Amino acid sequence: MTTLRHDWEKAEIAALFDLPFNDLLYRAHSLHREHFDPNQVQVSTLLSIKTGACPEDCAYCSQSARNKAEIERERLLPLDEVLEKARLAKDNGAHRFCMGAAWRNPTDKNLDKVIDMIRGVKELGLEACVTLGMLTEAQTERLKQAGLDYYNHNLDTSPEYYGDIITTRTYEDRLQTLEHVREAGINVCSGGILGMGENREDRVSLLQQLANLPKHPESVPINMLVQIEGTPLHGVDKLEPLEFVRTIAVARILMPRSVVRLSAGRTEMSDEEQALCFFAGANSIFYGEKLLTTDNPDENHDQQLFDKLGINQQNPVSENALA
Ligand code: SAM
Ligand code: DTB
Ligand code: SF4
Repeated sequence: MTTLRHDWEKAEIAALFDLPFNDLLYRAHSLHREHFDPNQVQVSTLLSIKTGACPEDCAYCSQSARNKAEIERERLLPLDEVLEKARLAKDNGAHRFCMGAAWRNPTDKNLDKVIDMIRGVKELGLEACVTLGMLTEAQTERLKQAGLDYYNHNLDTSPEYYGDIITTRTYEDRLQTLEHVREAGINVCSGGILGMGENREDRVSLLQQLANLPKHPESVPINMLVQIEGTPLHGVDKLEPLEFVRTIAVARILMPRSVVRLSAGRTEMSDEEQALCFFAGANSIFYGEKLLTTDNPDENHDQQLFDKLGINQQNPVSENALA
């Protein structure tokens, strides 16, 4: 029985990153097998329910009003349109429907509308996840009562590098929202983005933050930056693919019972790189042709990849997750 640790030191995590690749993957994969069926991958489908004109200044994001990315702005989508997309996702085999809004935080009026969407998604028999920015305690409680299964709120990067990426809200703000979500009894989905020009110490530090939370997030999305023209991070040096795989492996070792999602950035990854990520301990993906504003691999390609790897589209639930 693996004991879950919340006291990881940076030096210990750095030592895992420094292992020879085969030793690291062997350790990560062995732990992965202890806790999960290695041939099962959870699939979530994403929908942007409110796109663009966001007041935050996240340097990676197409939706920040301060960036110059060409995207189609949209107001909060109507309920029937959202549920139509959720029905389609379900027909395509998704387990979870994740709805994202380009807000700093939701207003109570907007939250009412999102709550109707959550109830509708749940009635279809799908798990519901939303990502709406910062939440108050009272708002988190309302989401819990609506039956929300997961709330996504990423730490994005290390506390040390954070100020280079976002200035309009603090790391502490993010930790606070995560605390509200955890205390309301909603499963936490929290991870970060790699390939933003951070160094390995930052990747160590991000994983340390996630693993040393009072409870490991039930879901840990690891995104590869999708470089978007018109954002400050467009053109930043790309991360070496094997370093991405190493980060997944270390996440698996630090948080052995969490579902680790190979998240954004898959369109630029080869099948071989993705296969290594699954071996290293990733057991969730976003499925469907679009993420929020950018492309995701097409469904046929993903289906073929699953077939080639003998992966079943099953729902491995984190051993920590609340039913
Ligand atoms: N506005 C809300 C917020 O930021 O909390 C929710 C939506 S926001 C788009 C959700 C997450 O998507 C971000 O925290 C970030 O980790 C990820 N993301 C956004 N743009 C990305 C990009 N270009 N590449 C990779 N991940 C990205
Ligand atoms: C997460 O960690 N990644 C997703 C989801 N949570 C909301 C978002 C990825 C966005 C990629 C860029 C885009 O499509 O705009
Ligand atoms: Fe806004 Fe979220 Fe994009 Fe930041 S990541 S600019 S908060 S939509």
